[in-house]
Amino acid sequence: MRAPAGLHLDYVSPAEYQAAEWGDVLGVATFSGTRDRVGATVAEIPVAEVSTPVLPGTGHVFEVWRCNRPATSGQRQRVRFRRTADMLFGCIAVSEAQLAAAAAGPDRARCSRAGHAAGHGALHEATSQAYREICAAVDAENYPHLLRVWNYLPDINRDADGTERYRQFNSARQHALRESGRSLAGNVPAASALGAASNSPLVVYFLASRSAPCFVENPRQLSAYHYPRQYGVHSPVFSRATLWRAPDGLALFISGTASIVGHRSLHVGDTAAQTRETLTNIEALLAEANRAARGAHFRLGALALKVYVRRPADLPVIEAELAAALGESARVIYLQADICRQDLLVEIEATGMCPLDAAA
Ligand code: 3EB
Repeated sequence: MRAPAGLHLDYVSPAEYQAAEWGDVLGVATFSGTRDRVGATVAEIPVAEVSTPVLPGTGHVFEVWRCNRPATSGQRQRVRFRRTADMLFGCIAVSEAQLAAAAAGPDRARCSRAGHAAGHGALHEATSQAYREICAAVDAENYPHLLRVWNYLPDINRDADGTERYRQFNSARQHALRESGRSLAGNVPAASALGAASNSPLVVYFLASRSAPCFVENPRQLSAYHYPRQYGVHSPVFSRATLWRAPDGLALFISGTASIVGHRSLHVGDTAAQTRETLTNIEALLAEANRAARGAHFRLGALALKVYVRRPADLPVIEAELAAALGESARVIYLQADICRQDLLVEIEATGMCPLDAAA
């Protein structure tokens, strides 16, 4: 982003990434539906490799987080990270197949106690391990505030052991956050949770900070951590958005947002109407954020958007709605991904930066 916010987000092709030779990269997430690794990053940069196809076609997208200041890299257990004095980007991948193999091997007793014996599936165990290691890493490095978390789960809507896998994920996420002493409502990070290719690992990447952010809810929606039990025994733990004062700017992280009003999915089967409702939800969050940070002027057309499309054939309809709402200069990428409710056809996450002098 061009605003001097100290934190930058760019969506670029691998070729653009290589040509740019940025010296201040904090972390990268790569998106691709193919198995071939996109490589081409410096070894010390943490890279979250997500298996979700880019639309249209089969290209690769790099989501690049830059910080405009010195950074150093490290690793704790499986969490790879890179940090400045103020913030940390981290990522972890946990393979369910490897957990299953470990459970069958000499470590069997330990793994059974941790997961399978309690009637939980491999995704529950993978999620527990990922969140335990993430919380331990940010606490040990002293960046205790999770600002923003991205979760990519293979086969998110599939039933396993009698429970939808997204619900297993929610149970394990909630449990691990509680065990680490964190809040389960209110003071919780913004997030996205999407499907990924079968047999790919659970991939989680995140931003964390030394200073506390401000959490923003959407007056049109029930907070996700208060969803009724019909959506799962354990509610999803995320805020609708977080607002964080970066060293020289204000950053707004808008969670994955869909056509939900109250707690219900609206416009079932109507992709265009779901897209419009989603944009109305994002506008409501922008208004809340601009009110919470006096002097801030976040606006839809200046956000970077990541749009998740369940059915690739819906892409033209969604693109047309976004073009009408955003104009041409918008920075948007489209990915094919399953969304956590079967009746949702589109979900949009967004990131905005605003210079600090404008946000007195
Ligand atoms: C929703 O509003 C749509 O479980 O972390 C959006 C963003 C959604 C994050 C999560 C789920 C999550 O409930 C789904």
